[in-house]
Amino acid sequence: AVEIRLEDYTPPDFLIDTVDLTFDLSPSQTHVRSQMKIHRNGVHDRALVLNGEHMTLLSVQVDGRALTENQYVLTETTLTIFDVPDQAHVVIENRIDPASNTALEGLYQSAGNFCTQCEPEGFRRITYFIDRPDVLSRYTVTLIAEADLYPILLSNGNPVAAEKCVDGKHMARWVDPHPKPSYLFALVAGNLTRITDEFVTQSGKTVELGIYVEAHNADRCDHAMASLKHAMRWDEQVYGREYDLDVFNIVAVDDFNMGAMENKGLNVFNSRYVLAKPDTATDGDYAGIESVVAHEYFHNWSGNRVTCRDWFQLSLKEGFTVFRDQEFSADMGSRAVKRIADVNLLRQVQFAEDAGPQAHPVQPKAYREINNFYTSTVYNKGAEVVRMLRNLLGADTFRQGTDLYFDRFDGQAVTIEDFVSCMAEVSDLDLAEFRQWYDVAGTPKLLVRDEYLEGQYILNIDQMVPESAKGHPYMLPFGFALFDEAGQPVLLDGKAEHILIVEQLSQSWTFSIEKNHADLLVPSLNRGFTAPVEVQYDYSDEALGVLSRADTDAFNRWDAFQRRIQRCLLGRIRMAMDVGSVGEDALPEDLSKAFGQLLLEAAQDPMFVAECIALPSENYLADQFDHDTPVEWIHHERARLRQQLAAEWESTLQLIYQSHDQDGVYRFESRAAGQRQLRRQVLSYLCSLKRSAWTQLAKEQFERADNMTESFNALVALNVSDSAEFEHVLTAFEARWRHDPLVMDKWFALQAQRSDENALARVQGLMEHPTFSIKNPNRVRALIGSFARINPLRFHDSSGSGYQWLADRIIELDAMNPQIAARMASVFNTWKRFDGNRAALMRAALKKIHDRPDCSADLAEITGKALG
Ligand code: B3K
Ligand code: ZN
Repeated sequence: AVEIRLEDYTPPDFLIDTVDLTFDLSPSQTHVRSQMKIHRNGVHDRALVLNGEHMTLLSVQVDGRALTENQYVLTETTLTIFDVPDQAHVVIENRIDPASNTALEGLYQSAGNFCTQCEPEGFRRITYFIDRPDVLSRYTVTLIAEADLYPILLSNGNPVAAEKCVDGKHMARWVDPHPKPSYLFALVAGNLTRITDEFVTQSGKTVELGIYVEAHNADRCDHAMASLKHAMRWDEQVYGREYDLDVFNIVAVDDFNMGAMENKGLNVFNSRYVLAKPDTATDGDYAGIESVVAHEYFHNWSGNRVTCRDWFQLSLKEGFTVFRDQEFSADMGSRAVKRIADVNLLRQVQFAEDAGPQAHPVQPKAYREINNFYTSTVYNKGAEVVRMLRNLLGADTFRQGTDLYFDRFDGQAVTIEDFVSCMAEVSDLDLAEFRQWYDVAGTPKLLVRDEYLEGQYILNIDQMVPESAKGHPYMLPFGFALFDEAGQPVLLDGKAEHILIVEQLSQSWTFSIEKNHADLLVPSLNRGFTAPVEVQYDYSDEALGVLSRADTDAFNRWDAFQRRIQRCLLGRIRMAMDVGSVGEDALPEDLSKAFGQLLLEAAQDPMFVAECIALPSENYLADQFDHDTPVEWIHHERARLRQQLAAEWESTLQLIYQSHDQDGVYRFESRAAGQRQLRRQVLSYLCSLKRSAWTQLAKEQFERADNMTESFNALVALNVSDSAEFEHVLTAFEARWRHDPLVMDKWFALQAQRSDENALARVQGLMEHPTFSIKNPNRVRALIGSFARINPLRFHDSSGSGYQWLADRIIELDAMNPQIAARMASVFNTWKRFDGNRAALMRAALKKIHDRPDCSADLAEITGKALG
């Protein structure tokens, strides 16, 4: 594939004002008729070039006249029509084959139903079109299908007609009054049950809400529906955004490449982000549904009403919408815990991406396959950049900025620059330097030093910027406060808390402080994680203890304790590397004490304590090494620390476990979910001691549980214990859930993560399980993805067996679904950070994948970059 560059952007040669589509649906021969009113954009004499792939052209008409073969040129990817008048009526007929579409882009089938995925470039697999986001058209869609097989016929906008046809078929017509880009087109046809509700908007309009699922899932839609209504209200209250159609529909499908899709008025969802009831879904699933339902709904304004000029602007809608959904979830549950979870994800996934071969700016400058740029950088770092704008402007001014943005650009396809200029316009800030956040890849580091001199406290911040910033500083908000040894806030210029604006490579601030502080002064830096940077400051263990005990910013309390754990673990891991064996040193006293102090707060805020005592993941620890990553020592030292903490605090942990037991019905609600999460952590600590008292306790929890969260958490804890009970419970779980693929994904994922020597053989065996199918992205992520991503000890087996096996699976996947294959291949990104033997084996796996004549563009771009 050729490289597409942002700097080469030119406006479209033609625009399409209206498009009237008629689909005669059948699995392998769907007939599509498209009537378009087009007009020339500007003064030029270029031909009309339409995108089109993987389909059969039947006929082309311009202004009522059928074209002969010398009036157009057809290639594998385009249809070029010559001598088109300035205004024309173009009619195209073509045929597609949804049944054999395994890439899940365009029109395809899932569980026998028809559905679509068009973002970013799937519409060109449905009909010939100018398939780019800056061509906005009004759509009318007519669907015709066999009435008994496909009783439900849906598309974007509002329904305007439905009738029976003569031949056992029926038809439905939908009109979307809002001009939209082709990537927001959707249709669904199938045998589905509809769950109905309604929502009255702030101006008093009633919207009909529908969730469509297979009949056997009808009892699993309540939570998605409640989440939708919460999101609709929240967007009115927080952003003043009201819904703009008579209906809003969500359809759940089992085969879906991503989480969900925000098609105008017809969101299509991966069923895992819709379906939940207490006995099948965990608290994590409930939270995921709440945030994804909200995310897609919020796109109705941030993405649909105001859309992207080109795909380099993807973060304009994704970064902003992720920020919106993060804040929504924070308002629905625990703000502090939500922030911790979001930063955890950013550090584990985005920081790693930014430090590796796929690093790219939030606004990428070039791509070969745009599907490869739906990344954590575009989404999560993009959200952090919007959050920084909010923090720089303050909430009220930021709202003025978003009002201006929605108002000024409604119905248009715009750029990130347009968004930032609205923010500059409503504030007094010069945001020219802020642009760097969008333009430069890599995570900046802030080196912080401080001094205390006779009533004055001096803070210095030096920026270490990534190479591609060419020495230019970043502009960022930096939350800051100071504490004394006793954990009391120290007022700086009379204030307990500051948001500093950092904008120079080296900057310092002087504050007057009132009291005389002879002893320890502890700065709390980047509070609430106001900027997506790495902060380096030379904290003593004691200072971290002060923050983890007393910081008034919950995020920084968590961060301080995690830093302390990480310091201990990294020290031990390095020692084990030097000595060649697992250490025997005792638990550091301060760390143990801080852990115990956190446990004391369990009753007050169970969810927060659960987050604090969760150990950093093996992957996150591995990311701290830039060569010879010691996978074995990371695994063993992490397990040893867990055991030491468990042994030291065994009776307290037991008490906490018991006192947070709940009776009564399951509810997804912050405190109850926090208690369950705390019990999960506590039980995992206890089970790490490998004592039968605790494994029995876990087994009892499994047997007694009336909800999936408690049931699955017992499995997780038993997995740590590698006890006999584990096998028993796994079998019981399978017997109960083998007919429920979404639940079985948990079972697949858990086994793929088991760290014993049989891991790979077990995963290979599970690929033969009747519930597994390599064609389904959820199954692939659960089994293959979990092994490759969350089982570093066995995936990185020094024999290379894990690498070779995965390379073969990726090649197998590439023939069916290049997007999924490309995503899976990114686990090889880190090859340079391993010892010579592993690095060579990983590189060989990459080469095997890459050096095939039929390697897809998606996969070739990723593996090409990884190989360097
Ligand atoms: N906008 C879609 C992503 C579609 C990705 C296609 N590869 C989901 C979302 O971010 O809301
Ligand atoms: Zn999105």
